[in-house]
Amino acid sequence: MKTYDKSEKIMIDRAKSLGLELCWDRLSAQQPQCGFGLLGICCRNCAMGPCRIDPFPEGPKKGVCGADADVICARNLARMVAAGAAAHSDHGRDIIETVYITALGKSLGYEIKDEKKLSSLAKEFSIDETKSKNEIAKEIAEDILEEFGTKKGYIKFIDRAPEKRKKLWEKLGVLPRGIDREIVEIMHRTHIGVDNDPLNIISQCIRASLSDGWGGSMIATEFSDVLFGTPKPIKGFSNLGVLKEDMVNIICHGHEPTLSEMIVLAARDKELLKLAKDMGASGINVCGMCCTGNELLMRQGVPVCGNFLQQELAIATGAVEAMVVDVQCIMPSICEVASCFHTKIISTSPKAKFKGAMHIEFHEEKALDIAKEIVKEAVLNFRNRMTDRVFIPDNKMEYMAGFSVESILEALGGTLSPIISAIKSGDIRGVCGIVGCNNPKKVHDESHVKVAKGLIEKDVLVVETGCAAIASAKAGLLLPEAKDLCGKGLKKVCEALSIPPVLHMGSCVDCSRILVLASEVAKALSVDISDLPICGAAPEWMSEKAVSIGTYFVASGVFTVLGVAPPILGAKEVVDILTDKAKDLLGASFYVEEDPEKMVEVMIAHIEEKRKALGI
Ligand code: SF4
Ligand code: MSK
Repeated sequence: MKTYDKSEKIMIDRAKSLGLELCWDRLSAQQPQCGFGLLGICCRNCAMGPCRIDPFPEGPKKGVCGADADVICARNLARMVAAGAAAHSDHGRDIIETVYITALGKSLGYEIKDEKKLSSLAKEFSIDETKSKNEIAKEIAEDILEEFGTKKGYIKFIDRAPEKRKKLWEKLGVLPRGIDREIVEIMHRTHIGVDNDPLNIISQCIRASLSDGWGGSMIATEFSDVLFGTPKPIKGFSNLGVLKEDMVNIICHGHEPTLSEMIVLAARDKELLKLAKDMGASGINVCGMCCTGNELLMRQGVPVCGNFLQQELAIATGAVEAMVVDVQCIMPSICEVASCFHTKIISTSPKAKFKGAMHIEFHEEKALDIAKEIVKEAVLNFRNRMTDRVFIPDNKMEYMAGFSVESILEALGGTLSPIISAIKSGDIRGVCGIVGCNNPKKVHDESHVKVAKGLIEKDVLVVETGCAAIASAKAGLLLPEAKDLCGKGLKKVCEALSIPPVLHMGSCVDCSRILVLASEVAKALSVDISDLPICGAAPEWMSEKAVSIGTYFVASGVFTVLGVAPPILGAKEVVDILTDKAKDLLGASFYVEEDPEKMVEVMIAHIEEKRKALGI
């Protein structure tokens, strides 16, 4: 079985009948996958290699330089964390640069939308709040750009963590000094002949991941809110069925809202709407995919047509005039699938070009004009649609999203007390953050949905981001009506607050919202994050960004269960560090469990243990 969603199975079968190659086909062509790679014990960090460690008794136990399995594995893991943290943080840098040029009046189409958030950030950064919004934005942007290579002691948002946690990081020597610095230091340490102590390498993983969660990602989240508005509960629709047969369909796929927000704006342009009519379409339908989809649905209620494993299938509907992509999680294969239809793949970032795609480079200074040019390309392409090849599954599902920390507080009447009382009384046993991607090694969305359902049934409130949240949207778990799937206690809370039991908190970078929420709850209870009855889960993860997220969750004190084994199992010491030793050092650890039902059991046991320790 490839997918949990019946309507998606129809799409996979259809793609097969059209002779299209999908990621599942390529996964099976890769079998058997390299055992050394799966275990994390191969190295090509220098030209004396590549080297590999034989997990069986007879083969080599050291690389040419003498590095053993643990050193090789820790270095490989560190490079994954570096790549993940870099991806999130570079996204954060793009956002803050857009804030900066907007404050200078040099961008086209952007404005500071959330002045309230801007002034609360000004307070945090000790900037005079009485200045004009553009002056404040300029000063903050300058300060934040400093965070990437800061000359101060550590990055600013670290101060949002509970005092106990901050002290622990200080004691362990993992306070992130600057976002770029920590990532660069990983690349330095993992060069041949530098850091050869697995624990020391992993402590740098922790520091770099913290510079992502409490740095780059948090910057991306906070300043996307400043630019585009802080999300509030909003309703919309999800799954491939949101594509419209009679309209020009544009899918925004990737991660950064700077482009997609402008596409949404451009698609409302009267002249382009008239052009769409002239082409025979009844309008322009902009949909989101992956985390760009999450950004758009959180703020605009724009329909989200799918998560990571649906990008090829969306094109296979034959109804997509343009898939507009920026960065991250965009399969190069989409160009090949698109070549079987009329779909144009339009790449926009100088950082991410695709063989076979049309490239219209996006620059914030001329954002709206460029967005209009892109939308026009899509509109003109409507006349090329091969109507006999169009098939849109009838599977759209309503959702409620938009749960920023601010909107959760608003739903609770301005204070966390109702949630804390519910946790204390046991109506809510605990909270779990389910995050991360899809992975064709798992049945698409099955683990996401089963884990979320299993937890709410046991009165655990679920908060989600990324592709996990889209999986829940499609399964109907983001609706207040999903309360009927909950245990008695959580059902009562959902009814009283009119909220779904699974709260959509945004895109991958918005995992930082989960950190802020956990931190606020810990502060309210005067404990550390690791004392709370909370946990994290990445049931179907695949990306290096997910490795960074998992690492900063654990480093922040959140017990985290992975549904896909990371490539570390060939290195005993590394496994020990991330499971047992992490518990002693950080009060939290990783756990790997591939079976979704067992994942739920493990998390419930953890939550109950924490409740007991808190005496609640
Ligand atoms: Fe081999 Fe060491 Fe070079 Fe890695 S760094 S390829 S283990 S010699
Ligand atoms: S898009 S990182 S597949 S969550 Fe953020 Fe989804 Fe994972 Fe990409």
